[in-house]
Amino acid sequence: MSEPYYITTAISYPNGRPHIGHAYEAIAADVIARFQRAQGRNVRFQTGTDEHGLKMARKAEEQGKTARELADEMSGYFQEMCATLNVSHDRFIRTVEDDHHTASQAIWKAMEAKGDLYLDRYEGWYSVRDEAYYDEKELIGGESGEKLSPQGTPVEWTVEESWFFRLSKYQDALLKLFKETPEFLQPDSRRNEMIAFVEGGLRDLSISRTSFDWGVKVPGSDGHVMYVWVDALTNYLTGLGYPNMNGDMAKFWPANLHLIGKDIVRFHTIYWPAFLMSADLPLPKQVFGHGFLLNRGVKESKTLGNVTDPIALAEQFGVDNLRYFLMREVAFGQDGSYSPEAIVTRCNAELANSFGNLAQRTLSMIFKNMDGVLTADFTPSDGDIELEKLVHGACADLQSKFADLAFSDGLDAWMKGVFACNQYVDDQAPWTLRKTDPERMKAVLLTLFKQVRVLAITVRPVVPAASNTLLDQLGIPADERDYGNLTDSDWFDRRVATAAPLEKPEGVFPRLDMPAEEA
Ligand code: ME8
Repeated sequence: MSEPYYITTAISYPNGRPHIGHAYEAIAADVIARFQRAQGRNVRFQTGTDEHGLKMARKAEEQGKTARELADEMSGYFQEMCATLNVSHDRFIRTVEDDHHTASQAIWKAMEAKGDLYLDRYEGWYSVRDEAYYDEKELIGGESGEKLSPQGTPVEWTVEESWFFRLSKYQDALLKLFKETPEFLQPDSRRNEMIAFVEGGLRDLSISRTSFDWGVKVPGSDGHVMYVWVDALTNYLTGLGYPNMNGDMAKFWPANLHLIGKDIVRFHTIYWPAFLMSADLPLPKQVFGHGFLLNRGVKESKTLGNVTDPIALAEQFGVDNLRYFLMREVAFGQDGSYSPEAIVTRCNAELANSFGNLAQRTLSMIFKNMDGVLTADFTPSDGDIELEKLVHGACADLQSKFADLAFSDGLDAWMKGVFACNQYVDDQAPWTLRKTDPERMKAVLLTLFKQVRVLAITVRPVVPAASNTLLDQLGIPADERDYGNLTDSDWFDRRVATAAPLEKPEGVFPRLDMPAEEA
């Protein structure tokens, strides 16, 4: 039985179409899911849309629609984005679904049974854009003196009857969590901020609203709907069948990783663990707050008119190129910037000209000079064995970096393997050996063939479609493409025994054209 691994993304607000930040998070989570599967883990991967709350209700009203109509329409675009980007989730959850209402009401009742909920009057600041309550002392001043949330969004004074959660009760437990279990919140840089927030004193949290009804009904309390973050966070349990504690809950909870952006760390590392402790449920093993993706260094916004449609980007440059670029260009955890030029430059240099070219040269030389026929009757030289070691080492480095979510460093290590192979091609000059020493040419080409397989399998979580096409061309069976297969010493003999010659290869990483200068 393989070890379970449960990974989730944040669920997105479908109050508009997906933007590049949503694509970034979905791709990163997918790379992790595929990486874990390649290591033989039994992966459960969930993503979805967060459809309740005032932000959705107001946006729908603005557009003359019901909230449900807006949610149905927009959630479809998020699902389409996942399909386009080759995201391999097991469930796309929508918080309007029945089982999610059941799960949210169940966790509510568990917190109530613990004595952690009470009815009172809420008076304070609320940001609809962040769907967040803020203390007066957290607010900042806007350009014309108006009050803004620390994220720079407008806040409104809110007074209503509300259910409260005894967050203050969990202050010490949370501090203990941050201090004793540093891996709970990564990267490290995000932890100090949360420690300071808790040390500043936690106030009880308003967790229901009465001024609108677009949400999950509070059990036994007419007129109250849950604060959207209570139901949103519960999605991670819904997908596993909570409140049924058998089945997937038993198998996959606690989650191994909640992957989220840095702006929602407070909800995931203060509110969420407190809710879980209250409901007597184990805490997720890790919350990772990734950085923000900026468009040429600038945050995208409708006002600036610089919002990029990730589906259009994938269509323009190719899904695998976009996936590779995002994982390679940005140090995971930090903010990063993208531009069409940067995508083209990175992908051409590393995929088209380096790895793609290596694979294409190798396969077409075997096709032309050996009729595509693979043989096992050659003795590798010391140099061949050295190359093989170096490539395996580079690929092991990728695996250990990816295990720490250091994707860019992992791909950097992988590129060292690619470069070593290209250097070897140039040094060995098989095109010359063809005339001078055809036996040695065979050894060189078959050594390269083996390295291309290792490199393709290793990078498969990042560029799954291209990697699979390439492995098809190599004639590697679909069920022999995981990391465990890299240590299988018989694969080559089995491949030779199939006697299937290579077909004329087609490049899998075409060169991209630099986009025309924009006026
Ligand atoms: O926060 N770059 O939804 P959301 C990278 N519904 N990531 C970005 C980004 C950017 N420019 N902009 C946003 C919500 N994100 C809640 C989550 S989870 C129980 C509820 C990330 O649609 C953001 O940090 O505003 C979050 O992780 C995800 O996209 C969805 O953001």
